Amino acid sequence: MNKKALIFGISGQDGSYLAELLLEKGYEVTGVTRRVSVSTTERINHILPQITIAEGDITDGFSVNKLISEYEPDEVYNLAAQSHVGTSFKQPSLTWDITAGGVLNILEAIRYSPRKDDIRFYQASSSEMFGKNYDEVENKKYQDENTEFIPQSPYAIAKLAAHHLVRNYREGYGIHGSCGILFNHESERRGENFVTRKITKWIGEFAAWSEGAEFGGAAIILPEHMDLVRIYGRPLNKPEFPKLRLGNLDAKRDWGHAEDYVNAMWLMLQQETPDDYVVATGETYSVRDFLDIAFARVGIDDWSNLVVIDPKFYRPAEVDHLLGIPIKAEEELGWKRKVSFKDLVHRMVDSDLA
Ligand code: NAP
Ligand code: G4F
Repeated sequence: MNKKALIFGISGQDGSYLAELLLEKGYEVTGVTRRVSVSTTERINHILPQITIAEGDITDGFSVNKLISEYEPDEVYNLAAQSHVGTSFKQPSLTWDITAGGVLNILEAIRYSPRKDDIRFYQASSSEMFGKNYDEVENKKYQDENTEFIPQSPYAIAKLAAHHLVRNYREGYGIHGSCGILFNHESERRGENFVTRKITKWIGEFAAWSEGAEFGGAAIILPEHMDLVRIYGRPLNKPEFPKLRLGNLDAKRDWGHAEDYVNAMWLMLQQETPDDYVVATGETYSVRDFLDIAFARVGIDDWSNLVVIDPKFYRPAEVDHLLGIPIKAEEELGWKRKVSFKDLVHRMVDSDLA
């Protein structure tokens, strides 16, 4: 009989890749989506005929209970969250209810399920939980499973509460729950308000607007306060384009491709013993580095006059440096990332150009 998977957060970036992976492996996949006024299935429309969509919201314990008893999953993946760190400073209470409280609802549903011992649970923990902390060897700053958590945002604090809840239910009630401490992972399907996609989407739109113009010196840069780009040769009726507005360009992240990371989620649930794993590339780059590679892909070597620093995008507390060491995942799960940082950026730019 085919294994059954229940995915909370199937409409998100990771949910869509995970659903594809599980279908390839022959699973019966049910995905939970919440009722909203517009469709949120854009990332999964292409697989809709092969999956079941169920309505639910992880903040509603009754609906979570019902889903777990009705669909009788072998594996439950919780990818649902208010996942934007910046937004968590603006909507901390909502973030807490979804990102921490929602996980408690799922754990309780599993704990009281008659099938408790047959269910394996994956929780999407985050490298944001490390916050401003890192270990250091020979001037290399890094994080791994032994690094202490000092979270820096309501999002990260909610994720850390959920992380400890999973450990607590694992130790206290014997639930087969594993947490993937995943470092940043992006893709062509990344939400448009995360920095990587915001950059590549802007480049795609800018390239379409300026089609036919020569880059590399051809852009006339207006004074900073005008925040517009003007290009020689553009028709006078549409001569300007808004600059790309960003916050902190010095933050460093360990960026991988989501396609590689969903494989690690699945591998965790294939282990006899549940555990927590760091999933990362072992390399770190700044937002500035991302900009360099992304703009170079369209032939622009100097992007400094196309980007405006807007304090609106600074966070009250920042995470400056993330670099994960995935040795445990590589050795125990046999996981290995395939997509390099440069290929990730190129794939995202190419997709937005297309
Ligand atoms: P995402 O694209 O923002 O997707 C989040 C998903 O959660 C969406 O499907 C969203 O549904 C759903 N959701 C939000 N609130 C919900 C609620 N109350 N009830 C049910 N579903 C709800 O995030 P992602 O990048 O795929 O990340 C997946 C998970 O991994 C998240 O938990 C995130 O915090 C965590 N994570 C991500 C990264 C990363 O770099 N991507 C790294 C570490 C951890 P709607 O479509 O209705 O909004
Ligand atoms: O793309 P970001 O918003 O991702 P962030 O904050 O690292 O969080 C992502 O990764 C986490 C894993 O570490 C996940 F848990 C979380 O769910 C999410 O997927 O910001 C990356 C960096 C930050 O330092 C931010 O301050 O980019 C900086 N940044 C600079 N300008 C910006 C912008 N971030 C955003 N979103 N928008 C900007 O304009």
